[in-house]
Amino acid sequence: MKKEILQMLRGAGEDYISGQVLCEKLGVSRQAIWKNITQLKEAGYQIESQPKKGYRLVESADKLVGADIESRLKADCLCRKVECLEQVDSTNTRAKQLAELGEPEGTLVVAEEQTAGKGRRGRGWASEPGIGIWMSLILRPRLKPQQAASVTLVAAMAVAKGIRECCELETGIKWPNDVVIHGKKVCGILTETSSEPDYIHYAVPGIGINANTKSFPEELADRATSIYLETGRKTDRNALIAAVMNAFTDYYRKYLETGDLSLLLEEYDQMLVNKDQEVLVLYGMAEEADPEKMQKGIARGITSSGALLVDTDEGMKEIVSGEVSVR
Ligand code: BT5
Repeated sequence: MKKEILQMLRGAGEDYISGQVLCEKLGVSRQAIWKNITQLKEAGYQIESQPKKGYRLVESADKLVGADIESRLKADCLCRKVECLEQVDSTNTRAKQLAELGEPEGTLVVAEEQTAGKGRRGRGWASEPGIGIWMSLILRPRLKPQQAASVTLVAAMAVAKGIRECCELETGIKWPNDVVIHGKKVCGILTETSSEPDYIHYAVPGIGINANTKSFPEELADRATSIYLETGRKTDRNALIAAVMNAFTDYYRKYLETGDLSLLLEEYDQMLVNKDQEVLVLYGMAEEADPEKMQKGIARGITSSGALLVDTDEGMKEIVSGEVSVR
């Protein structure tokens, strides 16, 4: 019921909404409304109550709240349910456990803190409590496993659009899995899948967004940024999560329509910061890359299967996501 109460309070804007109206619309007693409002206040929402006028939402909580996220999802959103945790090792690990137990597509796991946040290939992901968005979505696409790598690219588009809509901030995509601002990483994506040779059990895109981070440890400071550092404003994390999920829904449906990125190519290329820029393709792990094997080229965009097209001395090459890093 908190989801509906929040929707109605937000819909009223600066105005009060009477307890009577809330009761009638939701078909519950005044007692039930009062109880839920009290719980929302305890969770950190500032809700004003005036005897004759009713209730008014003054400020949302600076906390991840499942009902708040759900209250902002559009009716046809792919995300149907939110599991909100205070602390977890990794939201990806938790989402994969749920998927193994049969949880349907559309469940989102979010956490205030990850104690063992994962990057790609065994790298770590800094996930301090209370300031970021660490979340993983369960998907069950009816696609071939080799098509699943594009889920990361679809998620990156959704993050870029969500940040633009919610925070009025332009970001770019650094192929394949980073969203960047002025060359610094504001978001990283790790998609994990479980599949048979020609069937996907599930895919879990894990998305980490530095929302309200005020400073980074020294080793990250020159390559990481946050929405707060770029705008000077605090982001409502529940609103941003919902904006990303709403955007993801549209992009993901287009991707499923054809099983590839052909309907998204143009928009992706507009978001791609590497486009027409020189890139160094590093075969293997970026940290251990053999300089002999680095290849210079100009990135031209992506193919419908999500590969990066790089114009090199040896002609146009298709670099496959997951096999290489681009610096
Ligand atoms: C990624 O890996 O960028 C994927 C990150 C995915 C994180 C999400 S959070 C929710 C879900 N649950 C998880 O456990 N993971 C996902 P990669 O491209 O390998 O980048 C990792 C590198 O980014 C690290 O080696 C650091 O250099 C840097 N890094 C670590 N934490 C960062 C942060 N908070 N912001 C920016 N860069 C970071």
